[in-house]
Amino acid sequence: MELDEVIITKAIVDRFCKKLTAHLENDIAIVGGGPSGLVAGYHLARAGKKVVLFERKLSVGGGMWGGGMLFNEIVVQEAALPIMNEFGISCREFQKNYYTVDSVGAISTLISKAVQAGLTVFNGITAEDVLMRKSRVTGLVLNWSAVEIARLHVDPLAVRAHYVVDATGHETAVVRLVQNKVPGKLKTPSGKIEGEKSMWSDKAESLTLRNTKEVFPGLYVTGMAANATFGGPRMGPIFGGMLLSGEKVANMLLRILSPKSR
Ligand code: 48F
Repeated sequence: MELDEVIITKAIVDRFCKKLTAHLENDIAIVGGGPSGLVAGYHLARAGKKVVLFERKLSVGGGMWGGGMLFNEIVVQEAALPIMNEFGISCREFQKNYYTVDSVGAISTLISKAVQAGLTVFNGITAEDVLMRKSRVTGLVLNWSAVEIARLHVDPLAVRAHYVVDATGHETAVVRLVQNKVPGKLKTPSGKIEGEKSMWSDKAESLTLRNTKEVFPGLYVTGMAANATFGGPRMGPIFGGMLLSGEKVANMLLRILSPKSR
């Protein structure tokens, strides 16, 4: 049978529009497709929540692809081994409490398992603003990243969510948007983004977990964005904290949301 370009086009447009329409209203909208956002999305999707993830870049995976300084191996500590096991990612012991994993294998597996669990990912889309009602974040304002990069004057579209998760890493992009809208109102000691401190792997890994929480009504932070928001240090290419933080934010949201909403 001859292949028809117009049918190919119709199939893509039709399926994409249905996928987007299905995610105009969400339980949770995650911004950022790095390790923390993906692990959060995996757990939320697996629990039957309506969850969507928006990633600015074409490739999902954030900062995990390049390991440390493009040496494409990452390190995880003992505490993160159960998560690695759950995803079926095998780690090699380097010495006690230090395990290594091929970074490409690790992140591609996280992406694949998250999507298989039911997480809907939109890549090439940037969260450029938030929806707010009565001092609460209620959704995201979105545009094609290509529009942002080309600096075209194109109005965005919006999706609603009961909860938004900022998983944008060092950028802390969503929290920054809220800070600009309502200065001084974040649930941080200063009411503002505290800012990321210099590298201290040990402290950063435990603080990432402590800093994974609600920062403004309706808005949670996970991963490096949590440390940047609450003034924790960066940790370098050790990723256990990112994975555990994604799991923690998902569990917090699952406790709040009703068990079944799909
Ligand atoms: O930076 P990233 O991997 O965040 P993470 O999950 O993990 C941090 C580690 O990679 C590393 C580290 C641990 O050793 O310190 O840095 O906290 O992924 C963040 C993703 O968010 C996307 C960005 O392209 C990246 O893939 N992102 C950032 N701003 C936006 C966005 C935005 N406004 N809209 C959509 N995506």
